[in-house]
Amino acid sequence: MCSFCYITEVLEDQRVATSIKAFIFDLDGVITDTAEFHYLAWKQLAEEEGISFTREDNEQLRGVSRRESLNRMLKGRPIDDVTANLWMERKNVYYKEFLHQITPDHALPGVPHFLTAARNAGILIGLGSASKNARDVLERLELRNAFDAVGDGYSVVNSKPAADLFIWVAGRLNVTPQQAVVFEDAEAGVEAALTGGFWTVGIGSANVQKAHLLTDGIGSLNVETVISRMG
Ligand code: B16
Ligand code: MG
Repeated sequence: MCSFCYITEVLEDQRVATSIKAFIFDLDGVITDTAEFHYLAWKQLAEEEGISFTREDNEQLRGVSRRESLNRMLKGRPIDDVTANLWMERKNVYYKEFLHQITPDHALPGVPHFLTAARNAGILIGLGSASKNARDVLERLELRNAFDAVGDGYSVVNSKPAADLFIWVAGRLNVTPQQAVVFEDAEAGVEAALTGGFWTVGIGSANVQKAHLLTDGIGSLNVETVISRMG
């Protein structure tokens, strides 16, 4: 083979290797907005236990695991593991009651269209949510079939801001982090994606500024634009 042909082939291989093949979405704050239900459920538990808990406090719980959420709600109060598990179970019972309200109309604006457009463009679709209720929420939104792989609160031990969950989902989709774009609304999630070497779209709040691309919501994005900005 001539050396020029070889170099061309290598360059083409690299282009293929780094082109975008998958989109991985966070759930709460990206696909739908369950933050309000998490807030109401934690607030109910907090009130029963005589702990003050505001909407502002709830913002600190975005994207982090149930256990880390409890720690942040407690703001340094000590708790033993048995009580912590009982309290998390109670919060989850309250939260699951709220989930009954979710219908397909609760998908955030533009989400079903964006997922369809991505799939039509040949992009694989994954979910990377810290929630142990993620599958239930997807079913209620009637979006389960839009996803080729679902990573949730049961998939890995180390939750966001560790990169483990997004790497696990990328593995299920058989793509490398460099071939995938993560869509996240939480600081912990953006940190997880960047640590894992993923292209990252930050959604909504001021805490996602480190992402490669910022937007106010999936509805403001175009699949081709995301691919061209990230590849
Ligand atoms: P669960 P995400 C996260 O979902 C929520 O943002 C966070 O507030 C919650 O504590 C976490 O899921 C765990 O949820 O109690 O249902 O297991 O943003 O990663 O989709
Ligand atoms: Mg989120």
